[in-house]
Amino acid sequence: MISKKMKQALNDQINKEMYSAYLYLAMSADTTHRGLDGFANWFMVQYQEEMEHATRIYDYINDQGGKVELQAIEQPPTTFKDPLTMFKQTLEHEQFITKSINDLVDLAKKENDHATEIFLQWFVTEQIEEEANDNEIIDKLEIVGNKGNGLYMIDRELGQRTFVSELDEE
Ligand code: OFO
Repeated sequence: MISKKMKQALNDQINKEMYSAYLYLAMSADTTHRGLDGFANWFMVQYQEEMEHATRIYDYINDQGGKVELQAIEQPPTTFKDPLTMFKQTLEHEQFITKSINDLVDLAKKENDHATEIFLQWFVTEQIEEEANDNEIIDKLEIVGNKGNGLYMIDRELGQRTFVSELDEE
């Protein structure tokens, strides 16, 4: 059993995760169009992960007897500047999501909602990983100057990323 306020906040978080998915799908489309297939793959995997984050919250609201109420998803940008700028935008967006998760934890604590607080711990840990991944790629892109052979090497590396569903394993 979760409060009405908590249910609303979790429903809002579903929307934020869906927007994250949409944003990374848009980045995947943009990098595909530029012939950067490795970057496109990385963003496509990120899109799949975000969909799974939304599903995780969807399942939790249902498990707690709440009603999932889906909201309109904002349109993401359709064009982006260059790979380095895209990863800076990605990091900035993930920092926003981290803050949103932290706010949810604060609300759960305030409401003495232990179940939701425990549920959210997975997301707290996940956000550390998300920001670390983005920082690592930003550092590499800055080292190679965001162009030429270096960019090609990073594109190949990002092409190796694969999606592994964690929900299937749980
Ligand atoms: Fe769902 O972690 Fe990114 O947004």
